[in-house]
Amino acid sequence: MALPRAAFGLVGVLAFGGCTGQPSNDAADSSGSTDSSDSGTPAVIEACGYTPAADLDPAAHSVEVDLRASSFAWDPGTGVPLDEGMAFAGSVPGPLIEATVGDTLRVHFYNDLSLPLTVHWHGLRIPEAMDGGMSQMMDPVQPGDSFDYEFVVPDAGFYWYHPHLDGATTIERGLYGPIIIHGADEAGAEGAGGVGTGKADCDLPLMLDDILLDEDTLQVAPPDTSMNQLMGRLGNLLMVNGRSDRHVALLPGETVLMRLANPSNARFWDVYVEGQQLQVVGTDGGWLGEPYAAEHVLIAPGERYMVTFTATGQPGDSFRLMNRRFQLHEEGGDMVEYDPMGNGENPAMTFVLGEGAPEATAWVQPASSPPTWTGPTEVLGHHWQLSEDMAGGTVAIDGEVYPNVPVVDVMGDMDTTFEVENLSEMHHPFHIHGNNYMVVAVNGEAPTTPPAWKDTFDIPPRSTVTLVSDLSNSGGWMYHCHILEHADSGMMGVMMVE
Ligand SMILES: [Cu+2]
Repeated sequence: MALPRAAFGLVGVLAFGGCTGQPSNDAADSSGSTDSSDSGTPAVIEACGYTPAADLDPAAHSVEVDLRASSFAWDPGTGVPLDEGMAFAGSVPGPLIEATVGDTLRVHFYNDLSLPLTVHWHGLRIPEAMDGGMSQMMDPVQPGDSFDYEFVVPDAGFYWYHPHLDGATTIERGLYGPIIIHGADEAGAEGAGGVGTGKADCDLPLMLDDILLDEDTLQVAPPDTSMNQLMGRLGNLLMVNGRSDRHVALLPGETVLMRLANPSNARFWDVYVEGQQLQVVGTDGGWLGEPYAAEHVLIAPGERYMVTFTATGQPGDSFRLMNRRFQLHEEGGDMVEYDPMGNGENPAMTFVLGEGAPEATAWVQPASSPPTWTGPTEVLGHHWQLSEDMAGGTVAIDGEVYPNVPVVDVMGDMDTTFEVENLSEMHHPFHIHGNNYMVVAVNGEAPTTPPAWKDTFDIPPRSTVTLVSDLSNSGGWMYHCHILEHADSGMMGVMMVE
């Protein structure tokens, strides 16, 4: 069963200021702290916005950040710190890394945990040696060691970082963080000329996670059973930015840019905001050419969506970000799925309207370069088959389990089609490192949403999804199911782009 969310009274914790564009106290319970525990501070109404990690390099076009992975007993909102919690820089999510397209990002990573780690920069098209994937997985950062990641950030949008080893354990326990990359002409960019492009009254990164806690101890539930490995692990507590009880202040009429990412092990989030009209303005690979209205947004593990809304209501009103149940297994199949959150809808966080007027900011969609393909290309790079063996309790790609999945060899710098066929009765979000792609068909039908760059996309049960990529980034790239139990179980392979 779902765990109760912390009781919360709306006492006058915060003088409503709405968004000022100034750094806020988002994740204030833990940001920047190097304490070894989190005292379970009561929820407060947070200002809307974010505080980026300190940039250690004063030079322009260069961002330098320290990132230390360690044990950290964080409170997911139950009031009980997690003895086996983990965090980057003593914060869940880890510190928000902010840069502008073309900047050089240097991250000094230290591994203070007792297991080998790599850091993967999910969605960023960077050199393979810095990706935390194929080559580094063979030579990971050992306990007590460090590694300097350095790369130029190529694309505006919302990304995230996480370990690429033992993800079902390490990400579940708190090792993930957000990345915002601004376009050069966008609000927030270094040296931006005040164009207003991409500027909302409030820019709000929200990492939508769940965690499975023991109902008695409220500690992380014991290690996965084989059933979890096969079906994916659904949690019994929903968290936004690492807490189940977040309240964020807004003003009536304020335009909010929600940058949504799903770091959950297996849960698909299907979200809406009560009484608010959502507008989807960006996806995994950046801003959309054509934003579109949506009543709710489905976000598979690993995916991101950038979504705006303009708050309607009166001072004192509150409305919640809700999650609708999404079933991972097809109806009527062999597997009966149990979701500890139940079969209905659950609140994940609350917006509270204060008094005052927002900055008069009209949302101006930032420049983008959406892909132009309308269908498959002549070149077929590969046809993948995803499968599950219920009896054997295994998940596979092309009939094999990593590292035995045959390597896919393709030519780089060539528009290439890939087909991903899901033979199983379960959804599998398919993530490819290093190169973005566009979904051009699902079971032969063109998508109804506008062209968009993706790096993670749900492959529905017994369906075939057709992707096109320009393969502009050469290297050895991991691809895998982003249900973390599946990735850890070997639903993963390597694509060599020559
Ligand atoms: Cu999967």
